[in-house]
Amino acid sequence: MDREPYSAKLGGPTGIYPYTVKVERYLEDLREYFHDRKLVEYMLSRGENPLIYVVYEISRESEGEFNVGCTIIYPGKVGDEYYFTKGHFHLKEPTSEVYIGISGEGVILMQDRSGNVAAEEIKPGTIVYIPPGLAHRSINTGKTDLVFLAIYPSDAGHDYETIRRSGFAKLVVERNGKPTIIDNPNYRG
Ligand code: PAN
Ligand code: ZN
Repeated sequence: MDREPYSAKLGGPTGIYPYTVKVERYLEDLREYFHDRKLVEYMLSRGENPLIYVVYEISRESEGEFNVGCTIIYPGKVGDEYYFTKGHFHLKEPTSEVYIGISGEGVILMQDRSGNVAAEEIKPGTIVYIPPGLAHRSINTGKTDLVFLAIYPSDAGHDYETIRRSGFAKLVVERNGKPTIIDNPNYRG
């Protein structure tokens, strides 16, 4: 119920407990997102449909409240591209968000409507502030689960469509064994 105080615990297999909403994203949910779409279709045709990430969230609905969510991105790559979240703008433009790294290592890309991208590390103990108006995607560049908390206004809403169509202007790929940020040749901004 909204406007009821609560306390929850950090840690355990779901990152936070208890939670009210669980979202799972498999490879087939991200088939339009990875840059090597041919490889994605090939994997799916062979019945390979790995779980890429899960979000456990304590969701509220009213203006003035916060949602608190824990995202777990599994380690892995599609070709040379590390597993990532879909990424989105908030529907309600003037809303910001805070990410707090819990475990693992990764990167967050933040992109404005003109395709300018900023990148920050997400590691245990890192606090990342996402100002209003920037789309955001997180990427697991490590060998273990990337776990982070997200806290954002409950009425922010998620616009996935814009990023689904345009992509991010940058990709995070493995080059010579290391995570590297490169230009996305297929960016349609
Ligand atoms: C996060 C994200 C979460 C999953 O809680 O929703 O990391 O990423 P996608 O929503 O892009 O699939 C957040 O930014 N909430 O606003
Ligand atoms: Zn968000």
